[in-house]
Amino acid sequence: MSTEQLTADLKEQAHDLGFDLVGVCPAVEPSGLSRFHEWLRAGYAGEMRYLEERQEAYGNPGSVLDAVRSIVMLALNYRTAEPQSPSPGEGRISRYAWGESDYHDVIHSKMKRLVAWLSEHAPNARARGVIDTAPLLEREFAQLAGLGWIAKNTLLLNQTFGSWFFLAALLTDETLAYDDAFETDHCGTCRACLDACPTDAFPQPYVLDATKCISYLTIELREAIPNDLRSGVGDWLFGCDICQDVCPWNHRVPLATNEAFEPQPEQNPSLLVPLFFMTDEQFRMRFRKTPLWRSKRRGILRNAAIVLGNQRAEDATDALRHGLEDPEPLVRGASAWALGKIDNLDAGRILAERAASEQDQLVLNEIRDAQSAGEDIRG
Ligand code: B12
Ligand code: SF4
Ligand code: SF4
Repeated sequence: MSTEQLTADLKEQAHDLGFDLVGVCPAVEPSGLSRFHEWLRAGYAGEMRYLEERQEAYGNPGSVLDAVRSIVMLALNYRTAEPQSPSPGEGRISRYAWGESDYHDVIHSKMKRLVAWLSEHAPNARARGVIDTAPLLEREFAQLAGLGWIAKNTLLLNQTFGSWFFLAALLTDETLAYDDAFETDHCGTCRACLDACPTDAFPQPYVLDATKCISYLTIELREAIPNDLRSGVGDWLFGCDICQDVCPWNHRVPLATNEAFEPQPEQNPSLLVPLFFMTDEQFRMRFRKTPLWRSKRRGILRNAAIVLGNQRAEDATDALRHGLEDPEPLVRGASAWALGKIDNLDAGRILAERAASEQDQLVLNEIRDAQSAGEDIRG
């Protein structure tokens, strides 16, 4: 079979498996590599040390698959329903995590079938499907494969699908026919995403300081969310979609056909108070298969407390009292902060009681800050 025919058939197969966009590029050193190194040097990766530790590997796709020649870039649309505004006591979850399954599982099973198809039609070819975790700048290769442009909010944008899609890559040592790179930028003079970001996470267009991004703060960060960024987290329990929600290219995206991404009850948005009363096992059962599991129980409860504090949710005083007794200092610290924001008589009493028995110095500091924040509010 000719290279052109094999590529065309492979693309058709990918579409049949449900991928919305498919493009192919050569497995070269990505052109944004030096910018990536600059980005790391600026400290924008925060605690995501895996990016820095593998920075050499990012320059060479051969570190992901030996003797790789071609990369098939795949995109899967996840735009389902519209986001519902949370009522007090509820938190927002970013769209990509509304479904019943983790997108990694959904995409890996499709890529496995694509690899099997390639092995059948090009028996000498070796191939490997990756998503997120390999040292590969997926947006750079997607642009090179013609899927869209890297936009001012740093996401890959496509004129039909906006940015509501996941990216994945299938690497192979087979030679394939390459698409033209996507050379134009359709952001124009727009800067809606840059202006809308509540934590000011873009030091300049096309550059994200991840350490300020709500997505990083609520998903990747294992420690306490820095005090000066907590109010910016607003209602977000997990991830953030603001710089996508405001993007004009995202307003007319066709609906996704994959049922795995349909919003589950309680995911768009999510009630927060019950989370504080769930056992470990109930937590595991509810979140284990969803992307939220990455934050683990301690991260989710930390985020829930921050949202309740931002909402000054008086009805949540009892849940936060429970949070203040949690075995995880991270949850106790965030609950103390939230009680300081609520600042009713109950909250003040609960904080004072806990201060008397708290052993962890960081949590004690949070409690003292919360108590003095309350005094400031009362004057
Ligand atoms: C680490 C990571 C994060 C980090 C850092 C995000 C980031 N922008 O890098 C955090 C946790 C913050 C994050 C957040 C999100 N992520 Co994320 N993330 C990743 C991951 C695993 C690695 C990305 C990476 O290597 N970043 C490091 C540097 C290189 O990225 P960068 O800041 O964009 O740096 C570039 C620019 O600064 C640019 N640059 C610098 N100067 C200049 C100047 C000009 C003129 C230009 C053009 C460019 C430019 O060059 C650098 C190199 O490309 C990828 C998957 C993958 N393997 O690629 C998913 C990925 C990028 N994330 C994704 C998603 C969906 C999200 C969220 C929307 C999730 C959410 N709803 O909460 C948010 C969006 C936030 C945002 N505005 O980017 C999708 C994006 C899909 C798409 N359409 O683009 C990906 C591809 C995952 C996937 N497989 O689908 N993510
Ligand atoms: S995801 Fe949210 S916090 Fe992160 S850059 Fe976009 S708007 Fe800002
Ligand atoms: S909001 Fe405007 S500037 Fe930002 S990514 Fe969309 S088109 Fe580009």
